[in-house]
Amino acid sequence: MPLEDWGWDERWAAAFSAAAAEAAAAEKSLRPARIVEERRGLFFVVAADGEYAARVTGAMRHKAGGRGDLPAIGDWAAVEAVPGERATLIRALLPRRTKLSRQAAGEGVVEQVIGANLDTVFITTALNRDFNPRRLERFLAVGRESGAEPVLLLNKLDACPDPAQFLAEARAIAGGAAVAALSAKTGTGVESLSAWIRRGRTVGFVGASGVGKSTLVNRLLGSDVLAVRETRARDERGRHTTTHRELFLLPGGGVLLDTPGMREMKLWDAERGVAESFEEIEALGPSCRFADCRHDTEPGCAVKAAVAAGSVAAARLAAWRKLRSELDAKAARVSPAEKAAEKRRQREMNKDRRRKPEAGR
Ligand SMILES: Nc1nc2c(ncn2[C@@H]2O[C@H](COP(=O)(O)OP(=O)(O)OP(=O)(O)O)[C@@H](O)[C@H]2O)c(=O)[nH]1
Ligand SMILES: [Mg+2]
Ligand SMILES: [Zn+2]
Repeated sequence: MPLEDWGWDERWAAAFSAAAAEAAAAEKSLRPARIVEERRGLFFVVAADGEYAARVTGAMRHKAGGRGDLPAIGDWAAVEAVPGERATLIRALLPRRTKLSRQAAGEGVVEQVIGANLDTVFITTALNRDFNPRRLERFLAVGRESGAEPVLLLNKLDACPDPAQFLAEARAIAGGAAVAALSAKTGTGVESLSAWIRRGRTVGFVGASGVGKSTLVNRLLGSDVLAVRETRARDERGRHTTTHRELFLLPGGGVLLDTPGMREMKLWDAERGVAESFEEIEALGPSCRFADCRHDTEPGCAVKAAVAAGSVAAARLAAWRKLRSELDAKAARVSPAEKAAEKRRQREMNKDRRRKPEAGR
């Protein structure tokens, strides 16, 4: 199976050459591979000649500045075969083009990469009580920050007697993001996803548990689900809800990432993502009396004036404030060294992003 099916291209080849050259001093024979499954620190990669279990070397673990530097699903890596073993060592990661991150649930300020090198993030919700504009705003901010294109998917259309109100609410907060209503169960509207799914492109499904992410993936895999399983040297997926991350290759082209439902989407770095998601508020900022106005208790606040005049929704301002204060709280807890390292990584990624050709849908 050619690596191009998994998204390999000339730019990845150039990045791989650079990484391999750096490691060549140790005369290792490195090969490119993509991380296609991740469960509890255990990885599976796909290389040109098939799938391998993979593990991170001690050296890589040692060099990592944080959990975000360790392999994540979707990463491209330089791997080294282990003689006599159907396993490989992950020696280096190729610089990520996009990175969907959140702050890991639980204590401490730890980054969790939900998916690397995604082209599209399908923010999935259901047209029922799960539908929550505030949660969608949060996912949109994180999706925009990732560098991938965020798209809002409103699933379970078949079970929704009146989708119009939901659609209007979704569009009101979507900014430039596309909104699609569909049913994974009946297939209605699923064909609209083909605008984003095609050979070499990677799309990820994120959202709360039970919204139908896995059902959508199954629907897209269609009658080939079993064949896909057969060609995979990994264990069977149970019928339980998703507990691990895995990439699926679509027979017609495209790579899908299914993720476990997320109860919490705590922001990691999302300055840009939040700013882009609340354009109506950001645009008014310069008109406030104070340059660092939090649009809270400050006098001469243009945003609060706009809320009073009805041109900015009060709920939007409240949501913006909540996300902003979360970012500030996180920044206060991160050490200067960590901050500098993250800035460097961000710069590299942005450089790479600028080189990226237009998505061209
Ligand atoms: N009526 C209806 N039910 C759906 C639809 N899509 C999924 N479901 C049902 O919703 C339930 C949850 O679906 P899953 O696909 O497991 O949801 P998930 O988002 O993958 O959940 P996690 O893996 O826990 O994150 C199942 O009972 C599905 O049959 C839909 O379009 N319409
Ligand atoms: Mg699932
Ligand atoms: Zn203000």
